[in-house]
Amino acid sequence: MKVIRWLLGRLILLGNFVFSPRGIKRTAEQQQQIDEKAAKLALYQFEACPFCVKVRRAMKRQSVNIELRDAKSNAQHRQELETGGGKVKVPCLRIEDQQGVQWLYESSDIVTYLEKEFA
Ligand SMILES: N[C@@H](CCC(=O)N[C@@H](CS)C(=O)NCC(=O)O)C(=O)O
Repeated sequence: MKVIRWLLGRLILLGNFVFSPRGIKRTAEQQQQIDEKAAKLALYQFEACPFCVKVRRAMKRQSVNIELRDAKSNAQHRQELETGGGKVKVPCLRIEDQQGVQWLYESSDIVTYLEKEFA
């Protein structure tokens, strides 16, 4: 079972690599603004999780550079996710703003958030 899951993960990563989406092009100033905004975000994820791949593809389409935090093999990131978000489920987007810190779960909700904020 573990081997099948591992193989499926590699297939997903390969498909993602081969059919990688194109990012939107911005001027250097526009991209800098986006990068500054994105610096307040962090994506807790597993590399080969299909839902995480879906979010990373949305980031690529929007040309948004969000710090990726591995919640599978990095014990500190896993702990942060569990303590801050309440559960170890990925993907989860950590959003820091004037109101404080929000933890957004569910890949579809994260993609909608990215499209709203960065499209
Ligand atoms: N409906 C969720 C599914 C996320 C999901 O099932 N993630 C898996 C990894 S692929 C996970 O975190 N599993 C750990 C758990 O559920 O405890 C989404 O679209 O984000």
